[in-house]
Amino acid sequence: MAAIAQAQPNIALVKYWGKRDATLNLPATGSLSITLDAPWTRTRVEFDASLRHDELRLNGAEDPAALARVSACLDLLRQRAGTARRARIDTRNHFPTAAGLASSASGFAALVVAADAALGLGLDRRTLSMLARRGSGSAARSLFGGFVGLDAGERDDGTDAIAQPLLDAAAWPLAVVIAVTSHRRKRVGSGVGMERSRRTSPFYPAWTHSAATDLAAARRAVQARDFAALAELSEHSCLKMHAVMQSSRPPLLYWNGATVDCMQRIRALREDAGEPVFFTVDAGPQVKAVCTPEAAPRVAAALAALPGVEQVLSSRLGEGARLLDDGETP
Ligand code: 2P0
Repeated sequence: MAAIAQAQPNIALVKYWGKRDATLNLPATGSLSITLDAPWTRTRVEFDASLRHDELRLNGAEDPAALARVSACLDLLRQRAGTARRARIDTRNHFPTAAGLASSASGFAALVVAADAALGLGLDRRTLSMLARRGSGSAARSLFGGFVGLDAGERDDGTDAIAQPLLDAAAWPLAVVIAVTSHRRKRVGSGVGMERSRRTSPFYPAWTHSAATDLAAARRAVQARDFAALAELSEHSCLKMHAVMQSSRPPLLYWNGATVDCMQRIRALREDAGEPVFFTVDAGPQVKAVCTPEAAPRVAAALAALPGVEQVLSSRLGEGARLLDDGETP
């Protein structure tokens, strides 16, 4: 009763920020993302009748802080399998954890794929995506590769809050250059931050009301492979989300000085040098530059040259979460 799965993070171009139901973890806004091909999370799940509790190791060390969320997500799969068996979970992140690189997205996507196989459930991708969403909203999107849409839905049971693949990675091969400006764990996690924004930001109603229009326009830009339109929409959605974050009380200011310098540099590369590149920033200080593969080395060099940029990672678009062979250990 063991299996290993791999998933990669995804980067939202139209952002998810806010929940319409915290228990089922239903998003208040739809989102659109690209799944990366690196960095990756690999997770081995083994159900074992001799265990009294779930055991979680993250990068080789026990992680009691994350255990409750992981156990709650596994409970959903255990219910379907009609078992109470506890699991040993060994997960490895090949990138900085909890620094705004969406490790929870790849983490929960890999977890549900491995647990599904270990329990012999054989659930379909949509169901796995829904189960991953219960663990972490953005994880629903990492079940699929390339360009992915996640609707907010309207139904109370969340059956219409489903992620769908929009376009394969190979159909529009883009690259993502990630400028890491801090390796520190963020002080306020996404779930807590979203709830704070919902309760206190005067911009929150405008944010949720405008999300469906942004999502529809971004879907059209993806279908048309219209880079300029996607660039404009993505930067707009990103800055609008950060306006909501920054106008929350107390404020959520995820940026540092280097974050702003990277955004300015990326704008200059596009507007002055004509490079096909745009930025997006999540609930952390890292900056993701989305560009053509041809422009990626120049974008990476420009960002690496900025003071305060500690590391630059490059990725192409990749596939959704998948099972690995036994030989490919985590
Ligand atoms: C996103 N973020 O769309 C947005 C943009 C962060 C900023 O999804 O509470 O870890 O687990 O559902 O998925 C990060 O939030 O939040 C996120 P939960 P999650 O990528």
